[in-house]
Amino acid sequence: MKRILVTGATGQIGSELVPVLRDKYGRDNVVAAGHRRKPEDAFVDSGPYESIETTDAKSISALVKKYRIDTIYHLAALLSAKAEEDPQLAWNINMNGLQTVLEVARYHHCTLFFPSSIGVFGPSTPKDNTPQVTIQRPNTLYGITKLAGELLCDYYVKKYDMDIRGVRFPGLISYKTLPGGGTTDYAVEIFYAAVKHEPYRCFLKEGTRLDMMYMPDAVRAVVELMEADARSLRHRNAYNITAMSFAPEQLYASIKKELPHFSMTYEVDPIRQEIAESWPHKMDDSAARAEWGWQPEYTMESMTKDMIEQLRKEAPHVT
Ligand code: AKB
Repeated sequence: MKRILVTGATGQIGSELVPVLRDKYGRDNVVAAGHRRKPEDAFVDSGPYESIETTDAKSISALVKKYRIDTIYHLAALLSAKAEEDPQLAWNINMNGLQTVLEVARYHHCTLFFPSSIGVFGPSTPKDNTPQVTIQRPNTLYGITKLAGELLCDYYVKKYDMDIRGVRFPGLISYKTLPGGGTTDYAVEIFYAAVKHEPYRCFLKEGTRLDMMYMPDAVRAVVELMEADARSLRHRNAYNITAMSFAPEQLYASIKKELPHFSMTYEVDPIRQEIAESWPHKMDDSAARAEWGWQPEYTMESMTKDMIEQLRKEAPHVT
């Protein structure tokens, strides 16, 4: 049985990945680690939780030893818009944090998962059917750290013969934990407004088309990639994966079909708009499909229905 450590466990991905890993590998075999001293009760009740600093090699190494960890999911990172607010902090968490975890993984012979992002592409990247291997000249600090992260992971695979795998996530839509400081966050916020019967002011312009994915697909992608036969993986760090591609007005129309009174206007945030305009409209994820069988389940329509249903269940008093 695997013995797993998840960093950034209280974040948007971690809070949904940890329960799935605990179901699959056993609650005591999955250690959730975050920077919060006191996480949600659900975390502590469902298995081990530890508070860490991702740049502190000694304490992460001690945790790996204490729990006899053999696989690390390194999710801790600052997202794109937050990284533009504090580039120095973003470099420290995203880059120095990754290098620390890579060194710990190397020393203890751990397998590693590293989430990359559509942020690794830039204005000169082809926007439609963005190939797996293409021009990567990101102009955001987030993109630079994710791209350097992909390359560093590939380097550790080649130099130290490690097993490291990753995907380039698109915008992730989920109802359990809010994303913090991303450019694609509008696609989550909009649902919270809609179920509360509040109007929504979108911070991206009409026509800003981006890749997106519903969290159940994203979590399944991580699990399937980590379970895949290593011999079939050529692109390791990191695979383009996508499920849907839409602009704000298309998501609005999809929500309006379910909630006809919902209304949306635009109040564009120039920083996040510029970031979004540097990213692809739609990635080609055929390498992931061919090499480890990636297949999304949710479309924009089925995701919209499920998001609304789940948010109503989570907070019935607001609907
Ligand atoms: C962000 O918007 O920063 C993230 C991402 C696409 O990596 N959701």
